Amino acid sequence: MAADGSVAANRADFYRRIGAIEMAPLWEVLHKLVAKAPVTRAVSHVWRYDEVRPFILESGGIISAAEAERRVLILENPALRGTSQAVDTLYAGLQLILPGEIAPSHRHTPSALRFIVEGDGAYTSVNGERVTMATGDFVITPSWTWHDHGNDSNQPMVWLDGIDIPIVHFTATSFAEPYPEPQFPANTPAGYTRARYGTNMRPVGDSYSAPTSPIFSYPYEESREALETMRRTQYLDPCLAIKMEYINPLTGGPAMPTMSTFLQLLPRGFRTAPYRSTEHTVYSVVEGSGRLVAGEDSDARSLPWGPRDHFAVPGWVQHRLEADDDAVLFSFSDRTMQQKLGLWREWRGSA
Ligand code: 1HN
Repeated sequence: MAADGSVAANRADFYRRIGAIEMAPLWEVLHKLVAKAPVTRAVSHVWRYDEVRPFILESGGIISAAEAERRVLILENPALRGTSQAVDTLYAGLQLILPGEIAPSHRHTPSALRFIVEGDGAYTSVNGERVTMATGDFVITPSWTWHDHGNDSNQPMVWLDGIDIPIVHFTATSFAEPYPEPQFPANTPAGYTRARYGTNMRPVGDSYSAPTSPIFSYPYEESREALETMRRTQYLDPCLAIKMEYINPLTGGPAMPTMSTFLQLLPRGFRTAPYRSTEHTVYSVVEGSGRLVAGEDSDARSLPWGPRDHFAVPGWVQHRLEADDDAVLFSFSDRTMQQKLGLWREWRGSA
């Protein structure tokens, strides 16, 4: 009992004594621990490519790809500076590789995706199979696969890296190692994996089982054509217009185990109904311009975007998208991880 016998002093004394043996009272933190609705410090934000691009090109004169290992400018959420997080659960960055450069081979447990923002003709190699990359292509580097990048073209290449780093950090499961040579030896003809798994066929007797799609390159041309055909024939979802998910052809499930990946078409003039879901999302604009309207009522902010801009939408932020011209958006989120854990929810408003 505290000397003056007051309730507050009595409790403070109790907390101090249990604190001495590494314990704490739940009732002081219960409502913070179990919030009534998702709480995040992250904010919606657009990185405009016209502001970003000069710095990306300038970084080419600041450090080589070989010295940097990866020459990347991280897209950091304005409310999460210093954390390398674009949204709570996801890392995003823009990587530059100049003609003739090699980004040396390494592997790590975080899973990475690339979405090509600018340029055509650089390659990435995944466990010794090369794939060339062009603007709009979506490429996967599965967890723990050796990967190096090179640019044999005559133009700079810039791509978005999306990585599940905050998830791996949260679970404290990061492993990484460099390959002893700059490049992992080429050991597979180009196109091999695509032939093996990418034509709605698979080898008889094949027992591929990995949490990531064996297809590690999804060319833009094909995905874009699917959206174009669908917009001419299909119903448009009021909240999403046409939003397609990249899948693992062997399971029909998401292409990657922790991150879901999407390509979306908003026809010219389309304004989505208000929407929110618990997933945290990063977008890369391929075509068209429009705006993200994030927040509710008088707190709503209108954030314009155009080609090659990137934007972050944290989970449970009410938002809508408006397109001034036909717009195509790539996005990735932690949706599949949330769904696997039974946590994902969405809310759909009316227009
Ligand atoms: C990484 O391996 C790449 O392979 C890019 O291109 C960005 C950021 C953090 C950790 C590993 C790449 C990365 C990364």
